[in-house]
Amino acid sequence: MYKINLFLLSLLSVATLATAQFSLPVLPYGYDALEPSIDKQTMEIHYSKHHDAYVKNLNKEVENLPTLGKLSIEEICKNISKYNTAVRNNAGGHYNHSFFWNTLSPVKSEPSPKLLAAIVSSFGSLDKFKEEFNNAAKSRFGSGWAWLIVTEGKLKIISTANQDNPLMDVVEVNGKPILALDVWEHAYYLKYQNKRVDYISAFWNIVNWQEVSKRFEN
Ligand code: MN3
Repeated sequence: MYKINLFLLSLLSVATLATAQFSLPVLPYGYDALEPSIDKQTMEIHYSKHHDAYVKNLNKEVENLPTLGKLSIEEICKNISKYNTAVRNNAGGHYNHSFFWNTLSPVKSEPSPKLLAAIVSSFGSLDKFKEEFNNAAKSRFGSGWAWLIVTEGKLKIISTANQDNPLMDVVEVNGKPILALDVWEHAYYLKYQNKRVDYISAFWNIVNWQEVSKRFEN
């Protein structure tokens, strides 16, 4: 009986995988790992409710438009002007959050010498860079993201509204993202309330510079 149930269960998961093209990636650390910079409850809701909803809603769009399911999330973003608003919001939401979780880490790290040199040459110093990035994150009105991207071989700071990202063919400046900060209220409100600035400064304690450097060098 137990064996048969296991067999049925595995058939069921194969069937689910076949229809659900996109899935919630594994969070690379525990919900409480980024405390006190980001609190456990915020992480849990952000990942298991918000990100999960983007994935589920994107999969609903795949049901309506099966060709979407044959593309990678990056390919969809790069051609986002071809799709409806639901695809734009949910593909963006899925890509951005998957990217964001890997941008963070409880383990302290530093930018690689190569990345640091590029930051110094583009912004003057690491502190100057952080200041400019903070301004982009602070001044994004309403919901959106701040990004560090590589565009035409250079580092650039941009911000996007809603769940748009630098891969999308609808944003002003396209490029390869290497660092991102979610400045939607759902990312910080439980702990920081209206103090977005405090959340932005705490972000620097948990940046996974090792991952950001790897993205830059690839
Ligand atoms: Mn978010």
